[in-house]
Amino acid sequence: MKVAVVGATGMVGEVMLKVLAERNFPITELIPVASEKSVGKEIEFKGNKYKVVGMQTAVDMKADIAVFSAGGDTSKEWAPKFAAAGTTVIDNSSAWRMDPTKKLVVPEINASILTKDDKIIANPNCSTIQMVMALAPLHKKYDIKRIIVSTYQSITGTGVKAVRQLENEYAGIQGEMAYKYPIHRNAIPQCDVFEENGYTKEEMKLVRETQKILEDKTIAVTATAVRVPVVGGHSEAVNVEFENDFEVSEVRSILHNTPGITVQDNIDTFTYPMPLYAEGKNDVFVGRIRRDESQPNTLNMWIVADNLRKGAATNAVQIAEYLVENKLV
Ligand code: 2RA
Repeated sequence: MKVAVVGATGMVGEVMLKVLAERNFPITELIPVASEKSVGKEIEFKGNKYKVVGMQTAVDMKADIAVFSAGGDTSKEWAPKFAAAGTTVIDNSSAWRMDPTKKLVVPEINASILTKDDKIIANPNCSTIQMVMALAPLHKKYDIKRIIVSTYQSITGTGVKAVRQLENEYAGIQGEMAYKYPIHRNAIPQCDVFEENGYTKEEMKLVRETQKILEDKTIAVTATAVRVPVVGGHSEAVNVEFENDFEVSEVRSILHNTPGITVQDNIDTFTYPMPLYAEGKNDVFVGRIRRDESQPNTLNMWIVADNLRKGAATNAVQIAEYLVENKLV
């Protein structure tokens, strides 16, 4: 497979390359792509050196698959050009996610909707992926009525500038700000910009993308997305009301038997998911599984995942794996 990694020099792009190598994705030719300022830079992949190329050069090289993590504007402009050249694009930005003609895919949940005709495929938002990974099997069994989610999101979701801001603040240095406020010793209840309804884009992604992936607009979702000074991954406190009742032991067993999910749930041994543990791993970790005693048919869970891996790069690579395995590229 000839594979282009668009945004190869960015935070997610670097993880994308790592995951492609770790999973031994069948690459015959790698095309690292970035903005003009990075053209000519060398990157290393599986012991070989590759020169970064610009967008048009990459289009002309007619890759089989292009995995994008280069922001919405770049995706909007260039994904159609790659697709027109015959390349299948897997895009990690929000540009195509809510486009009714584009598929929004978490392979363990809905890869089967993919066909050869899908030339631009959307990777969901990191906080959506980890939540639906845990909720999809439970929705199938108990039929979700309503989800209330609060997220505690890693600064790596914002990018290198945010990581630098935290490092500077920790060292007592006044540097460039990724956020309106200090993030060290703080929690900022704003991820991305506010929409008309007073919710942030990040919160509305959790609402809209969850309904699209689970193919059920009747599922009520409300979210609060918070940025915290953490680097290993996103954490989410999820309260989910079902149409039908459940046994907590059965919920634990369903999750335990779901590919891509690791249940870490034993309060006697203080076992529960944490970003410190999830960092660098591809699974979604679920714990603190307990009945919400304040209302019937309702469950509380704590969900943690490395937002750069299953939240972005790994999910995209798994989509690519599905395409290859099912001869859709
Ligand atoms: C964030 N999910 O965490 C968004 C974009 N990666 O900021």
